[in-house]
Amino acid sequence: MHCFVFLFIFGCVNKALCLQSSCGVEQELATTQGAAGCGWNLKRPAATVEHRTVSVDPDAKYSTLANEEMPTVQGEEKKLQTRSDCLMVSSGYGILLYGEGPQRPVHVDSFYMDIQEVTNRQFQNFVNATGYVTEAEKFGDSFVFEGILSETVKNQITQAVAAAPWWLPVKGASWRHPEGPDSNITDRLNHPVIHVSWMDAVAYCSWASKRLPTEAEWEYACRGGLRDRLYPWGNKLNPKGQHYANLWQGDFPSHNSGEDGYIKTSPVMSFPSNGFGLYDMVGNAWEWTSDWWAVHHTTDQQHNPKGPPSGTDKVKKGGSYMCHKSYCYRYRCAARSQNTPDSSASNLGFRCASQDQR
Ligand SMILES: [Ca+2]
Ligand SMILES: [Ca+2]
Repeated sequence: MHCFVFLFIFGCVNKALCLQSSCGVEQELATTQGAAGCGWNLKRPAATVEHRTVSVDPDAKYSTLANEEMPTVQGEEKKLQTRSDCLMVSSGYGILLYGEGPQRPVHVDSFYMDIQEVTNRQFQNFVNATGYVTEAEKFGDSFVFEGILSETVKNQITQAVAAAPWWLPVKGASWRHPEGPDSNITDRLNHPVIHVSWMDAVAYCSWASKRLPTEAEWEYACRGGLRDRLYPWGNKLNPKGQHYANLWQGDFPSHNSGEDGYIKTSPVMSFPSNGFGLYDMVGNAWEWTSDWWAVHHTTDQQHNPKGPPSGTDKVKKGGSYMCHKSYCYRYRCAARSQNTPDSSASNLGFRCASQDQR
């Protein structure tokens, strides 16, 4: 069973761009400012990169405890049985700068996809079973959006990202302490785990006998069986006034009205699922994919593409609760951004995929 998935688009965006009333302005903003808003420049200082290597103790990984602690929710995945007639076409808010084009046919074999982002509870089970230490914990800090920090923590910080001053490196910030040492996840166990690097995500998925999805798989999953649509649910951001994803309402970065109910992450599955039964494919937390980042693509049809063989950054998809159309129009299935594999931030998580049911 096969499917041809058309990824991204730029060369034929003119008609699609008209789907949005003011998209010309949006595109300009997104191309000139969106990178910083999406965390593009969140790179760790070179001096600390030496801590990059991480591993999971094999004995711990396969221990009885590890197996017993596997939460049942990890079994919640959907088989995405691809069909030869499911030609998918990006509805095309293509941004050339980020390699959203050209549109191209891609064959993807059937695969299983987690229906939700990996939660704090799931990640906690993994850590309890393996003793795993995340890269943010090894580095001793992680990037946090200024707007969700306490005054106490903010007052202790003297540096920021020049192009995106709302991103602050917070000592002690990690998946356990999302806004720094004075925060915890006690009441957020069903929220997506954040402050996890690409290596952390790979370690978790490996422990769960899964893997990260490729970018092609992720985009196919995001579309939920629809063709020519911007979002997993269609082309309108808020059909009938309803919110379909945890995004940013208000003025970025100064005011988040929380109109959708959340100003930070939300419990997974708080918004409607897409046609494949997958939740939060856009919004809530950004999601790592297995692909290295590139902006130039062949238009030749590819089978199960895995991205470039090497690179410096990994592709992330879906946008986050921080995405606003004026600055980070990345909550579209075709949209993409990137970070170095050791990056971590308060809006970046992941979900796993697998070839066989787990
Ligand atoms: Ca929100
Ligand atoms: Ca997401």
